[in-house]
Amino acid sequence: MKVKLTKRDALIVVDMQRDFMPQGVLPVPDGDKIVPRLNEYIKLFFEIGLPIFFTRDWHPKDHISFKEQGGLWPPHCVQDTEGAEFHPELFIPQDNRFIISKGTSRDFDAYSGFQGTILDSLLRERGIKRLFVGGVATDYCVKNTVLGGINLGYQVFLLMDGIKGVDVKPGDSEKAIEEMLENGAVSISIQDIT
Ligand code: VGL
Ligand code: ZN
Repeated sequence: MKVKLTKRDALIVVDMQRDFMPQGVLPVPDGDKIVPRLNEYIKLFFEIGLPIFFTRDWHPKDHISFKEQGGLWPPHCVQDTEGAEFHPELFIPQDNRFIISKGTSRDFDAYSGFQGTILDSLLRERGIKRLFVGGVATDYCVKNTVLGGINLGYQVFLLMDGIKGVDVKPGDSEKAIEEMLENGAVSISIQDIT
């Protein structure tokens, strides 16, 4: 499917942080392999003046999602630690881009970039109607951000060549992709953008 970018479009890059990369504490296999492709998308959007939103998991050190607190995960993406930094090769433009921190308070977790953030209002303010979503993890934060965007009324394009999943259970990412598509997400790759 071919898509022509318009001024109502925005790019959302989900959680491309060190802790989610293969060397990190909560690794997404091959999570780093999508950096070059994401950089292509970022440059494409940046060069035509479209806004780019980088979400990040940004937890306090005693966050509810951590095992010591009874949660599912090892401590990860703790605020102001190296693990919470973006992948060093991810291209983050100097302007017209926004960092969206989520999961920032101890007692709430957020798999969606919309949960407890100002992402929706920033998009609305700019008249954005269509979202192009890539990043990690397909089966957690990408899925929830895509479904969150659809529920808020955006048309959402899933960047098939710019996502990677964790697959805690084998097949989780495939299932997540099916669920996003069933709910109205449209799958595209870089060659579909004209
Ligand atoms: C994520 C597990 C815990 C994600 C965040 O970004 O997909 N996964 N926190
Ligand atoms: Zn987290």
